[in-house]
Amino acid sequence: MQTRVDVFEQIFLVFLGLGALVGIVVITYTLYNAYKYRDTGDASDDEDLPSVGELPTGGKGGKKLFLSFGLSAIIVISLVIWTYGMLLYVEDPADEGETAQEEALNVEVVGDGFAWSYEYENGVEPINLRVPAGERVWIQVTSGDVWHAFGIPEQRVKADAIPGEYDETWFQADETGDYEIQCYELCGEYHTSMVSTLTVMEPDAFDQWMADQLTMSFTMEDGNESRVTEGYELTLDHQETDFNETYTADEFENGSITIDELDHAGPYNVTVTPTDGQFEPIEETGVKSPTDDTFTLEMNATESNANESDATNGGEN
Ligand SMILES: [Cu+2]
Repeated sequence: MQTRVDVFEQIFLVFLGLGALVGIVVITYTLYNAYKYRDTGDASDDEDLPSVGELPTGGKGGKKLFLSFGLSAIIVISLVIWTYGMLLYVEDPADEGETAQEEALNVEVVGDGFAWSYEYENGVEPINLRVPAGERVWIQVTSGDVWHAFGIPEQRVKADAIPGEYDETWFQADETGDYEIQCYELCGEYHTSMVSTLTVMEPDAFDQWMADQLTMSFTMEDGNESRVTEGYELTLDHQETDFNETYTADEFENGSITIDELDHAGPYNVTVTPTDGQFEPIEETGVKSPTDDTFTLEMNATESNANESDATNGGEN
């Protein structure tokens, strides 16, 4: 499977090679004739030399002319057809049966406020663009404010970022490492600092990183920052899909739980419900992974009054 870099490298090398070959032939033939017909001083005065404006005679019926035009035409037409075929592949590299977009890792790229932001299909929003090596990445580029252009020069990627429109393209990076991302459309005062980084990771490291992005941890504490181990349950409700899961206090370990079974980064509504009426319920909306939240469970009003009177009574006794 070819990458964009491979394709453009091949086109460059073929054009360079053929251009050099044509140059060598033309210059050599010119020098050869200049030498062959040089003035040796022994042309006699009465020789019938052609004068300016006179058509030369003695050519073999235009054979040389025909040959050179024919060869040039064949070279140029084959180049056009071959390059066009290569660019069709760049335009749509799909293997049979699937579209290129379906088989690739999809990322939405937004240029806004002189910065680039990214979102994978699972809702994960990395600070820098991270992709696994050797996998095709399909990007859909748009803008939140003015015209920008998203470019990764080393991956031969460039796409316009225009508000209300999506420009789609793809790339595949085979070597791990960091690559510079820049804006290629003069967009305003901070255009030159509108840079970002593409990090190409080993596929295993990428999977691990992605799993970490889809992990949420919650810890339950009371007002004295001690862990609370019972009397509540926690519900995660995804705002856009039908994911809705409840975790009981038994599933927590010492008042803490790490949830790593998520397919989507959120946003979630997080609800902590008291199971024995001892605590005030907690509700948070728009929580996204990765997160590590600590909730403070407040005694509810009646319970805390009762506790206080217990304490008072205890004191008196
Ligand atoms: Cu710009």
